Amino acid sequence: MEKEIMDAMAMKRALTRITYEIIERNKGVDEIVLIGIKTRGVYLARRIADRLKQLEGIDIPVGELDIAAYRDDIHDIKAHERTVDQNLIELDLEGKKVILVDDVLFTGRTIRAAMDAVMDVARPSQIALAVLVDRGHRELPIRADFVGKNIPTAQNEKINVFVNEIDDEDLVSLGKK
Ligand code: 3GP
Ligand code: 5GP
Ligand code: MG
Repeated sequence: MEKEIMDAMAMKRALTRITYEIIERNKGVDEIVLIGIKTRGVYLARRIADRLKQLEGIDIPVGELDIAAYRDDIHDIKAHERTVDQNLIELDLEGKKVILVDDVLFTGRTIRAAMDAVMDVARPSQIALAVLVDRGHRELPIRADFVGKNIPTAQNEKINVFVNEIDDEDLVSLGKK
């Protein structure tokens, strides 16, 4: 049983609102760099950048991050064995306002890992977090600065996020794991 949570229009509105909030909270968009967390966070980050371009006429750099090597519970990769992501180095994050973008925020472990990955290559002036869905169940003191929709979930539920770019539709639904 899948329950529809957001249709294409709701996703579009949420991303537009997040974009306005980013502009407002930063008093413009100078020095902002978006980093999408693979896989779907990357497409959401690109959409926010597109909207920023439309609204402010500014090109915001968009990077991508695969945090698998930095997760504490998926891979047992030691710090010295990690390879630093080349696209992160090329983004030149020193002193920038980094906004991490992910589709779903759950335990917060991915975001902790993403902050580690960023701090390994540079020292941004700040790091913020934008997510399409916050489903609760945090296991770390992490919260999102920009949230598309808060969806209370049970542990055994799963949020399905589909994006046009790779799933041929825009949809967020709630199902069982
Ligand atoms: P994404 O590309 O939408 O981010 O981890 C592989 C995919 O499975 C990712 O898709 C991730 O978001 C998704 N996923 C769904 N539920 C979970 C979960 O509970 N834990 C993890 N690690 N990934 C999940
Ligand atoms: P975390 O638990 O670290 O917050 O989330 C781990 C990764 O899995 C993140 O990329 C997050 O977006 C994804 N994730 C966690 N729960 C869900 C979920 O219910 N649905 C989807 N689509 N992704 C999830
Ligand atoms: Mg994700």
